[in-house]
Amino acid sequence: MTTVVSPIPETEAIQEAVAQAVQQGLTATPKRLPPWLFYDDAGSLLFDRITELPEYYLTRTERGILAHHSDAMIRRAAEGRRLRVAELGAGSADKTRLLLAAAVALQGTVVYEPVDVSPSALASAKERIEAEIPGVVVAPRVMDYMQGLELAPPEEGERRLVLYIGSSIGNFDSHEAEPLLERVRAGLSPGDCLLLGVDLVKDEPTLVAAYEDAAGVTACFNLNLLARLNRELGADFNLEAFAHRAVWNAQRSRMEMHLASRTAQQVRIAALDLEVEFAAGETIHTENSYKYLPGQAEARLSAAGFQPAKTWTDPQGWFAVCMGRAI
Ligand code: AVJ
Repeated sequence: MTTVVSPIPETEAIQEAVAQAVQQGLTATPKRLPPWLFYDDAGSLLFDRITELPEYYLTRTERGILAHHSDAMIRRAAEGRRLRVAELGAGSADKTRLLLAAAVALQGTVVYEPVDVSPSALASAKERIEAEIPGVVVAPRVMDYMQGLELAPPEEGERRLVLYIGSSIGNFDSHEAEPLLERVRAGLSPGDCLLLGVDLVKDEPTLVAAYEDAAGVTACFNLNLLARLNRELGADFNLEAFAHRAVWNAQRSRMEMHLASRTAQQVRIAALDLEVEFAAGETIHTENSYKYLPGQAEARLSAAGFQPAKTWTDPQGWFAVCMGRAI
């Protein structure tokens, strides 16, 4: 008897996207790689560790805002109707839980629709959340929300609340963020709400420390990208020959992460049959994390067809959670 191990289709599609992004990014000038490449299994674990670092204030600050205001957020979104909650991305763990628990407290049960391209991430989110919060029915939606949001119409009289929290939108410049929000709006009905979490501009040392922690976890997270290319594309990056850099670009209001080549070197990427030359000090730009000024997230919501309904922030004004209502 032969055992046929069927390839996981998810994996093939991802490999193809990885190959294409790397081919494009490392033959471009300046060199760049897209931040979604961070999140293989190892990278996702490293990101979880980042969220617990003393310097990485984002997660804990947003969680504090939600802990204080989740009831008010849910009530405001619902406006007396039944609410169903969707999330762009497969659940931001304990932050999402605060909102779902508030919805259950208000209406007894809630349908939660996490939207993600990864069926495995959705399956584990479903198992985890249904076990942890009685009253939540998880209905995973496998979809690339970058291409638009196609959710079944809610039941008669129901309202939808879409979560896009965690400063995930921070990876996109205005040319990318604006159409993304417009596509989300197009999938909603007037009255439905979007909850957007954005990181705010603050002093440079605080910003830089959040992306250059003392324990070096963010450096590992950045360098794991090269390790991933070694694993998945048979590349021969020497991780010791690259350095993690985090810089505040004040003009563009964003934190940038780069990987700087410590020496002149050549790297081979076997699966692409590609040799890549690096000059000493040359960098690969791996991420932008845009930081907003007060009012900017609201303006962005308005431009995408949402009426800014309310913004919640922390006492230091470090992070903002903004609700927009579809017009
Ligand atoms: C997941 C995009 C919000 O930009 O702060 C953390 C990713 N990069 N440390 C962010 C990240 C470096 C994070 N986001």
